[in-house]
Amino acid sequence: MSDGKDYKAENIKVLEGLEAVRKRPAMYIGGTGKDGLHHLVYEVIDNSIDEHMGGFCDTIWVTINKDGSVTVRDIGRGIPVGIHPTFKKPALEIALTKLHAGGKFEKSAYQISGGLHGVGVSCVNALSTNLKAVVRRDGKIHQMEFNIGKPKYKLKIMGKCDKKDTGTEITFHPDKSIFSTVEFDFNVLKKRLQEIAFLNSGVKIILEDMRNGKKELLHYEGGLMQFAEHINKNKTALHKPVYFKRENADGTVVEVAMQYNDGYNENIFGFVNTINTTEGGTHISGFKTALTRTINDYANKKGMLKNIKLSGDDVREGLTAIISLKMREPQFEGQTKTKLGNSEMKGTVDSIVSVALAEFLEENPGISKKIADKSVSSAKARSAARKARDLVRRKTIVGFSGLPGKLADCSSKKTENTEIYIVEGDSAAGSSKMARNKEFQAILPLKGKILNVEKSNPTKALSSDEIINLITAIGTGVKENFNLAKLRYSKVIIMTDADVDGSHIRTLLLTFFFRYVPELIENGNIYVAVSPLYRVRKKKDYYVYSDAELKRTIARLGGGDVQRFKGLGEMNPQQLWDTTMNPKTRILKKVNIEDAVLADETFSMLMGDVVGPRRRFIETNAKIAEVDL
Ligand code: 0RA
Repeated sequence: MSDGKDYKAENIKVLEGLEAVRKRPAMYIGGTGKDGLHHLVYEVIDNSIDEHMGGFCDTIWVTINKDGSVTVRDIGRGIPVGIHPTFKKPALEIALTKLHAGGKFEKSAYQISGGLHGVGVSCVNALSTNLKAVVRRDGKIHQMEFNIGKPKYKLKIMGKCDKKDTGTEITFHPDKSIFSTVEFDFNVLKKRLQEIAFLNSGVKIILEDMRNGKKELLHYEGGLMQFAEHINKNKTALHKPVYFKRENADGTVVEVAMQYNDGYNENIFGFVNTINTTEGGTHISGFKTALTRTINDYANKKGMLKNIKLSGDDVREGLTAIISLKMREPQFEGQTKTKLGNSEMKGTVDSIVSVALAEFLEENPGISKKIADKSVSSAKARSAARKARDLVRRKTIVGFSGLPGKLADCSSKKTENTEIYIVEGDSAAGSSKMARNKEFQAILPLKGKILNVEKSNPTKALSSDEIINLITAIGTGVKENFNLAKLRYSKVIIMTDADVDGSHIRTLLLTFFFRYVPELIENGNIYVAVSPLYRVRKKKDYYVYSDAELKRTIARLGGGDVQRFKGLGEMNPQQLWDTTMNPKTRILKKVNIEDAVLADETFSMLMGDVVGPRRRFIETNAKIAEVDL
């Protein structure tokens, strides 16, 4: 009798658990938009990856089906199907309905993967109108189906299979009444699955989209080393990647791949239990400390440092590094919960990296020499740049305010609500000075194209007049001297002509912002003004922003005398105000970095030395850019 009671009580608990997930989905999967939707797939695949890490599974299939559902199939051991002693139900049913069960019954092996929220497949089940699990185990094919987490029928046996044929297949239809979109994006899945494949060397992930036949095999025997090479693929790498993997006494595993390129940027990507820690954290601090100390020690021992010390920036110039940490009970902090908070990890990573890197450097003198040379030359360039900057600062013509003479500043001195328009060309600058609201809008004219900072070292970049004007007007300083508190305007708005030159200038400016003041992009201060291409006059004025819109507008109005704006300079101040500068009517695009790896890759590719990928990118994206407002 008492068993019967427990059974009932457990049932109620399960239903309440799943109900909580449906009431507050964001608490469990981060949101109900596109990210949350794709997160469902990551929750399911995490279990398959655990099977891979245990050595039970080498291939995982992820399929976007024609009907919009997703199937994740692995050839691991298969979710257990036996009757669970406490719950008196098949373990499979418990794994899929009980919150946090996640299929892990014994806590002995700590769960290393587990998505950002690590909530398990039961959440996916609760948020799906249909979920079907097929398990091959013990020579039988088992199946169960659910509707918003509730079993549709008891576990059934569908047939026999070979005893060696084991694995789990989960197909789910996300609930339209929960998610703002239920359309899976091949590229979003590919990006995360590729990351997973790099972080779990050897695993084969086959991603297939049955809606259009796209198919991709993600498989990297080289793991993190290949990840570093992938990030450097549009750059000139200086050596084969540095690689090491160590485990300490408490079971923490630190795995690192590093490869320097001949550029000036640092790219350090951290992962904790395969979660991308975009906000950094203690593991990254520990890595940086160890890197600076170890390279200094090495270069010193080889007699390469005469009266100089390598700074952190010196040893990280041109560095691409991936730090993958596997640990128990990580604590994630920060706005997006992607910053590792465990304070002990700074010391742990520091000591592991110090020992392992020093050993690697001793054993690979060819690579070590290249790294030490790069760091020393970067230290020399940095000191030369400082001297040049001081000189330039004294030479630059600035007004009595210490601001660039070309800047038409606004009268408000508050940062909030003030804006600076970076404007291409003198005639546009003239119009915009007349058009603006002087109270809160400042204008900085640019003389044609600014320097391509992707191809110039910091010394050269920071001695260019246009760049000095830009930095002085914005107020924050750059790179290691950046200080957000000194920002002089809350919106920095790029306003260029809607033509090829304008796009080029915009890309040059974005490259500068991304490389020298990325914090401004992360903080949401950088904008691009969108100006119209045409005016259509039919009784009143209509402004249109693309050729497609022009066609539609003329059709709708039944004609009209069309004016094409070849540049911002062709608009009179009133038109410029109405279309591009009036906060009530203008269109501003906010610049953000959704994906740092991809952004870095794209800037290197667009602005760097290698030509082939750039041509392909322009060919495939020209059409998108044209219509994408
Ligand atoms: C618990 C125990 C065992 C396997 C699994 C869970 C498991 C879960 C998932 C979810 C997707 N694919 C999966 N594959 C395996 C091992 C049980 C045993 O000892 O055989």
